[in-house]
Amino acid sequence: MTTVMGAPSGLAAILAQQSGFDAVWSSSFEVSAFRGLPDASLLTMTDYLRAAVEADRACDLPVIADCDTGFGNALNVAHMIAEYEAAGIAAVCIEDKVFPKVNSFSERAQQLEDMAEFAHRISVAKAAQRNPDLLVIARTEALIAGGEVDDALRRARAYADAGADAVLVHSKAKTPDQILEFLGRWPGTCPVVVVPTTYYTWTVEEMRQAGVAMTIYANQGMRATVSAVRRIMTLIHNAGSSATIEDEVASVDEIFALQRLDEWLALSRR
Ligand code: SPV
Ligand code: MG
Repeated sequence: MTTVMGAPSGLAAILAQQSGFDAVWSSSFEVSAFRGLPDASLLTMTDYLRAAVEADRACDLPVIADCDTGFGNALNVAHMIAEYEAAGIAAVCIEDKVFPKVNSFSERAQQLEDMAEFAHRISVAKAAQRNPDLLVIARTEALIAGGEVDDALRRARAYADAGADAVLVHSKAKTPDQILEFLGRWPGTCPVVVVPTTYYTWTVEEMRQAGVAMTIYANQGMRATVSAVRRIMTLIHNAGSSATIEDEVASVDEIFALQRLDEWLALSRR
């Protein structure tokens, strides 16, 4: 079982590695939020690639890049593969929604891409890759769009048949029931990836037993950052001093260690 943590920055990727995760998810939700923008196809492929590369350079873990819908049609997907592959990113994930997309948890209607068109994009992605190790993950939003498990299975099968190395079946249900049904009926053509954001009581061990190959904690780091930063900023502002919070925030030396400042400074020693 591969456990993956969302990391929108190099620093977050370092923390994900130190926490013991196997890989990093360069999340469109997190990357856009840290730019102060909604996850609504506003940033470009270049913006997302830059964030994925930043995470990749900062840690030793493989990076799985959330590439939204593939940034356009099959041509854009081929271009995307060339760019991510050249940058040394380990895996890309594209989802079967229409561009421009909006985050899966938004109440706005989620419009699915035509299944055959998306399967074609997966086959284009696989044909475009030059590095045989690059993984292409096909994500179905069938359940997010209000579909049944049958719909998710039909789409996942089509994407696996088109050459996807893994399928991600996303759900915003409060329980893993739909995902469990999916897993029970999945023919095992390729590994299954899940994102347990809303069905968060499901443990990694339970997922493993149910046949999940990879789980992505896509946005908890960002949500922790928002809660902690907001609380500390408010305390400082209200107290007119940072005295009360000094003991609970990371020291400057801890930050230096995360930045490997000593190793960098050693480079200037002749
Ligand atoms: C992301 O982290 O950007 C994802 C997962 O795509 S979700 O936000 O759940 O759609
Ligand atoms: Mg995303």
